[in-house]
Amino acid sequence: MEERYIPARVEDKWQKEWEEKQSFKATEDPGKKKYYLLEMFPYPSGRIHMGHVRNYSIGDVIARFKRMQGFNVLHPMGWDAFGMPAENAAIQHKSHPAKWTYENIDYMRGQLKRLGLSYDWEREIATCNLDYYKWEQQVFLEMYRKGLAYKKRSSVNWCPNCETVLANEQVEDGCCWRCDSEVVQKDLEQWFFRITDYAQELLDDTFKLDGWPERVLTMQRNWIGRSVGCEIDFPLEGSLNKIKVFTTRQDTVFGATFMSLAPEHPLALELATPEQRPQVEAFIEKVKRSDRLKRGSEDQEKEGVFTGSYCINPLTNRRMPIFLANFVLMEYGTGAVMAVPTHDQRDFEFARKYDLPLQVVINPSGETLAAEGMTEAFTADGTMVNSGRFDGMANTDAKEAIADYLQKEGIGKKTVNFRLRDWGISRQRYWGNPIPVINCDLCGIVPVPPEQLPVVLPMDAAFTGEGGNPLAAIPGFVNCECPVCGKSARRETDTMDTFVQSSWYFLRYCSPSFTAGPLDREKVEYWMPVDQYIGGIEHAVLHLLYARFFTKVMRDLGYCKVAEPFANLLTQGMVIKDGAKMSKSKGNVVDPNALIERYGADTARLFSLFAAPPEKDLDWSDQGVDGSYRFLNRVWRLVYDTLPSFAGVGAPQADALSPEGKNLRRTVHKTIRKVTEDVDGRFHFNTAIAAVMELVNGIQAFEAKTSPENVPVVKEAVESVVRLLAPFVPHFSQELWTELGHDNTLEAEGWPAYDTDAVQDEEITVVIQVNGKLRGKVSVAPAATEEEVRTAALAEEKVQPFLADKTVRKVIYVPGKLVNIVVG
Ligand code: ANZ
Ligand code: ZN
Repeated sequence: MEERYIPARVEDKWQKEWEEKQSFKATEDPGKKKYYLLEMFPYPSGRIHMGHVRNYSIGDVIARFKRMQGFNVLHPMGWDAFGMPAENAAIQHKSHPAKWTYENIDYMRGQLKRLGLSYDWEREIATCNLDYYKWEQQVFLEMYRKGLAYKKRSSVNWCPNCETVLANEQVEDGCCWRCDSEVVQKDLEQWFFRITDYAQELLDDTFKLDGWPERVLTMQRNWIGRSVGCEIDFPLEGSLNKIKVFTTRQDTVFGATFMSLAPEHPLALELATPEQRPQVEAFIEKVKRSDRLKRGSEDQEKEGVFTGSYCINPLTNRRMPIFLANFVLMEYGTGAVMAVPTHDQRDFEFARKYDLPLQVVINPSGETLAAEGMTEAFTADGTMVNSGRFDGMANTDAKEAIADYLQKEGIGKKTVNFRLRDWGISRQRYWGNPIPVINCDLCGIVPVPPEQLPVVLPMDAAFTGEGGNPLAAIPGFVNCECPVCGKSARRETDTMDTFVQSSWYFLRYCSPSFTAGPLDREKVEYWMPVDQYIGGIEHAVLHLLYARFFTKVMRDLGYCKVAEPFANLLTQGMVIKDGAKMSKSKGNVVDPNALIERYGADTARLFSLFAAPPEKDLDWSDQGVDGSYRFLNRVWRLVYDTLPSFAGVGAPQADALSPEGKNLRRTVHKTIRKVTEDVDGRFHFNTAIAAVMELVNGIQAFEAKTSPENVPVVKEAVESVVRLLAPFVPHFSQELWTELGHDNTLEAEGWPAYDTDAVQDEEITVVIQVNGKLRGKVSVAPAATEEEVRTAALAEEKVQPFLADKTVRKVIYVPGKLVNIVVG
């Protein structure tokens, strides 16, 4: 054995061995319990960063631990390989996105291998491979046939810098999630996935995902945004037409004193009287230019314009002036709001601004509101007033009663509304999966026929950065024949959002080279669902919701049975340095390569696992890295020093141990118990590692290490350290295990079990009271009987004086804790 720990040598050796032996190849085996572990696959941006190191180290501990426990583990890796940065890089370097992407993948794959991560590399997927994206085209067309994919003209979020459409989820504070440019609105023909058809199921199933963080589930529920309420018709004055509103507060309908429409409402212009028309048109134009996302927010200035027309409140028969208002969104409900200024804050501010009437319909209990004196809307619950037959009811009861009444009278009906919008998947970009349809002037949208699939992304595009989508500039791609009428037609040049690819890659990993379809049902059934998914909290809404949706679609198309893809979710924290998230723009990046170069992969892994629990942010510290490295050196040295005495030594015999030996053995087995509990399902890696460190201290402090009677215990202790460290520092542990004379792998050896006898504390302390007062203590064996404890307590020296000349009337024993002697 080398006296010194040389990480590079050790790591090289085992990485080669694992690669040759295909040690982490996963094969379906119905006789073995499966465990599917997955980390969110990376975008091949060029190099891995510390966030990746952390994410994948966490995953690797679990994968290795589960393998040692005997599970059949699937642990795959791949690349979320389509997307805009590749295109931007191509423009910058005058090269091709494919070249850039595949070079990055090669480099990053090397980096991941260098970390000793236990992936089944045979299952590697790159979503830009034709083998992958062609199946997605097939699924797309099936979705199209079922009406789950459709095209419509709509106002979309447009990033002028990226020259592309963004989904609502990709707009953060009115800016592009990628480049931070201000997002504008644009009208385009767009492809959508009908995720709203799944809104209820997506919501219901969040209540079954008990392996997900509550915070993520809450974010998903809010995003889906289910609201229960009513649609109510308000007749227009002097017309047979009606305005339909959506409200969750039908209890306030008697207080509705005006009407607010979205400026995009189809009746908006029609309702404008000749005198009001110029102002109305100007207002509509103004709102169109403003940011759609800011429009929903609380702090924006509420503005509107009177149309000149009126409608009638169907319950009070009062006239209600009809306004257009900037805070009413056409995409939600019906695009029309019955305004109740007394009980809705936005309506209140609007009414004050435009001097509109107020009518109180709910009083706080025991109080009477006067509309003139109000400084803000009263939005809490209370008692109904000015509401005819509903007066005196609790407003919560009136909600039901009014809904029933409206329904009976044919004025309205109970409805459910979702905030969730359909998923816009069109991107005006080259480097993506082509949407497999043809646009014909005569026939409209025509799906690409099966014999012409897949639509291959052509390689001969020019990347100038100007003029929008490069695909649209390739005549050979665009110009085609309509499969129905044979006339010349145009091929669709929109590509799919990259979130489509990441919505089913975890399914494809189950049968990555299946050639008869997107998924091999049997294999998917064996492996799915993912038992543990790990990734950043930034995907709480976007990716995780889409992936859940797409899995349900695949189920409904008959590709799989599973309804929820991820049984358990772990969201890991960020890597922080000098108080800020590690990022290129902050200039506080630590390059994993440099770290591995200097200390080895095992130290990099150990540090990132030891410095913080997975869910918490990890504060980078050079001393921490150094400390991890020194710890490994100490363990190495410990093995080096003790190894010569171990030859031919067997397992410790419990009844032949010295008291010190017994103590050490207890520490060993307690540590095994603690590490197992900390790692299994709880992922408290930091405390698990700390426990092993303490055990190492205990072994080092053990004086008579090499005296023959103690060697078996010391050997067991040292080997336990090596086995317990295996998931964290796999090369290091396997090397030491081999040096310790074993010719199997640590995985084959299995996870150590603790000895239930060995963890028993030698003695426990029982408190002795006399007539309820503390008088002494006694040490007994944990297994001591009540009789033995009682005898020992009565015989205790310090207790004797309190018993002298007295009669013991009763002895009460609280097992393992207390003896109370009652004397009189
Ligand atoms: C009358 C009312 C009175 C309302 C009251 C609230 C309080 P959630 O819970 O988010 O679903 N609303 C309806 N459609 C809208 C749209 N397109 N743009 C802006 N606001 C809209 O919110 C439902 C409430 O939001 C509805 O109930 C409606 O105002 C408003 F004291 O109707 B309410
Ligand atoms: Zn045609």
